[in-house]
Amino acid sequence: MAILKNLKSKLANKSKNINRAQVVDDNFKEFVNTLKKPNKLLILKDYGLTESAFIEMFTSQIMSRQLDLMARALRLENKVFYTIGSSGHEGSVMLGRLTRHTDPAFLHYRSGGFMMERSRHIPSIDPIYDTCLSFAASQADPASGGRHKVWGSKDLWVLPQTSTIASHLPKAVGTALGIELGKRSVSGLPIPDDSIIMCNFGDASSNHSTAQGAFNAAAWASYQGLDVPLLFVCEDNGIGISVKTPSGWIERNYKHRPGLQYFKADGLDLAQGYRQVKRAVDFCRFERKPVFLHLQTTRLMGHAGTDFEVDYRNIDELEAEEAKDPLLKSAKLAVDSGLMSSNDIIDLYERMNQRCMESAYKADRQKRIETIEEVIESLAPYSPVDVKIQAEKCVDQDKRLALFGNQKLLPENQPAKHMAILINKGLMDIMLKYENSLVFGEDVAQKGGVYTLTKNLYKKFSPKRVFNTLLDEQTILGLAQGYANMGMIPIPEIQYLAYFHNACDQIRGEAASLQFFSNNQYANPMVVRIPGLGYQKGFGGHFHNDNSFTALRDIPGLIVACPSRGDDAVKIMRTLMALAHVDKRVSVFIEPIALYMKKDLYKEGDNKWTFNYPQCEDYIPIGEAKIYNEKAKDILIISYGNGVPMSLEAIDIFNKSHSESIATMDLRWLQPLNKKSICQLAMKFDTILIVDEGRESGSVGEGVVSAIIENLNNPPQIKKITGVDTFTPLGDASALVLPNVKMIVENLNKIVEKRKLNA
Ligand SMILES: Cc1ncc(C[n+]2csc(CCOP(=O)(O)OP(=O)(O)O)c2C)c(N)n1
Ligand SMILES: [Mg+2]
Repeated sequence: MAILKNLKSKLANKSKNINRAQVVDDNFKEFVNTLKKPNKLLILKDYGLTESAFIEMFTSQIMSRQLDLMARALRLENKVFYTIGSSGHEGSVMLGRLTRHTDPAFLHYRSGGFMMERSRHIPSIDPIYDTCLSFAASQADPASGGRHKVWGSKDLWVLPQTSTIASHLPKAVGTALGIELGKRSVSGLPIPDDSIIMCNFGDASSNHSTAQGAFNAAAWASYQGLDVPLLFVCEDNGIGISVKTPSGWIERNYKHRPGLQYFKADGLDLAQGYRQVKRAVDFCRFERKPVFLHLQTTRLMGHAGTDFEVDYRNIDELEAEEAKDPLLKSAKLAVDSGLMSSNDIIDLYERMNQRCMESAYKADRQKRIETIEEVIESLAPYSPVDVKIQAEKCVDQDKRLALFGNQKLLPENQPAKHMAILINKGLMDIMLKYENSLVFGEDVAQKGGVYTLTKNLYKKFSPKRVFNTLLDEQTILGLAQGYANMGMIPIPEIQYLAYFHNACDQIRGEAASLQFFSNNQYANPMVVRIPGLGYQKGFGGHFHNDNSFTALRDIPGLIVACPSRGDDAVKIMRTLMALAHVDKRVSVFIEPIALYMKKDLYKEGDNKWTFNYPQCEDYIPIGEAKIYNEKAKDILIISYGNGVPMSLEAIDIFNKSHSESIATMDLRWLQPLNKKSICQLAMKFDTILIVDEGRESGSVGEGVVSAIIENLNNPPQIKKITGVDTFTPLGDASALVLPNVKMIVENLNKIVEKRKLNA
């Protein structure tokens, strides 16, 4: 009780108007004390509720409320680091009860009630303590290992979600669509066949283009007869931080939306709401169609602890919202039905308060993350030995013969080929080897992709494994996350690098962060193929020649690879697939479009940029660069992608009039950069030329320069040639803004002159 008094005095210290947590807390107790048993008892059964269901849900509501109050109090003591609460949204207990704990859920941050109730499915879980651990950023937090306050639980199929509103909706669509695919996949479905997916979000968030894209994608898929058992729950409290949602907007907008079945439920009243929620859940489960459940809620105690609502809402309005408190309604139901007396309720309320406070203090005594190693432990798991074993595994030769036709048609028995063909054959082998892999994107099926890279995959593998998506990159990457959640390894294609940027958050904020925020309990392995970069002849302009790496380079945990030749491309893809299979990693494979068809290196017809298809066990370990002319002593060129053949050509020209020996390092792996191998090679040279086709700002060259300067005692002279910080123009002008062979030769000449002067 001492703890309780402590809470009271802390809350009381704030002025009454500002501290709405105190008001909400007082209101509840005052209201409950006025409740009297009625002459005629309310029959809960009439509302589809059993007594135990009601009592449990009411208790879950109180648990959630007391967690909010605790967080507000202990934030002041720096024992809790998060105060966005669930007060006013405790009606979500109905969803916690009416969905199964094996129905994957992607949650809104106001889902305390849902979590408390869902936890009842597994009695060994103590949801109050678990939440306190997360609030306290304790390492023992079972959801994120203390990395973030998230709603998440491996056992309860709650995939952790952080803060970007609506960003979880595309993956919810993908997970829903993944149920049918997963059933047929060799890896099998990790959840029961009749599961549904749930995602909830606020009224303001429903306006976000990411949410709109997800509603559209769900309806688009359902319209074509696919099962989309997805429950969108819009928790409508009428406001987003301080901006009001126009009255009636949600209903008006979704009631008659084609392809989305609209249900409305009273989230403020368990008796009224229960059947309404049940109808929505049942419809979704049995019809396997997307549902929009409009759950009416209210927001109590402000957006977060730091939000002083009195700044933008007048007191009458605040009090009107507080009068809608769903806990008042539940308390009245408890008394009206004869299940509890007001004393029972107060007693339960105080007991839960005590439990929350004690749990929070206990959580505060647990170890927090103390080292960088602990922070990043779950960010980028890597098991080199297992990855090697996996990458080197060969597919049964009979199966390959059946796939490619006959011995002669096996790609390794074919003459040397250019990159487009080798990637295409490489993908075929990969799809054969990883029977749970999927290839999808815009135009990848019948057409075989804009550059025919996926040609014939559709014919050779079923349309269930190779398919076109709708034209929305956020959806493509959301699907990838969802399919991965359901046990598959997606290989989505983003048609051009420029169009990745418009969906970047799906990798940056979501896919790449899942292992980190779930303490590696959840993962969404995938290999994203992105054709990109410049030098395209005949198909120009910025968006088909985008050379920006910046948005990819700093995404924590993401692997970015870029081949310069076809055989490397195949071997790198094998590594990426093995990394996805073993360590569940997310990677991006940038395919330089201009190299797809390149056959010659020094002169027309020399065929020196065609390569043999690698033997089945060949792969390139992550971070391993390729070095041309390794014995060279004078100058080192460091490059990747288009820069590699350009550099080799430039060296050929240069060597006609010079005797200096030049090595070329093809990085192949752009993120993470293998700083060690770069430095080990760089230290052997006194001059380095970096040929970086990316834009000057933020491109790979920056990382190479800083790796060398920071790590070598006697760093060599470094010169960098990069793309210009501009968008790429159309036509011949595009050549002005990118490095070219002539520039490389000129720079080599300058380097040599300088070396002579210094000698
Ligand atoms: C993409 C994005 N933009 C802005 C924010 C900041 N933000 C957090 S919550 C919020 C309002 C959300 O309101 P609503 O969807 O109605 O949910 P509620 O908080 O009312 O439950 C905003 C703007 C964010 N988290 N993500
Ligand atoms: Mg809202």
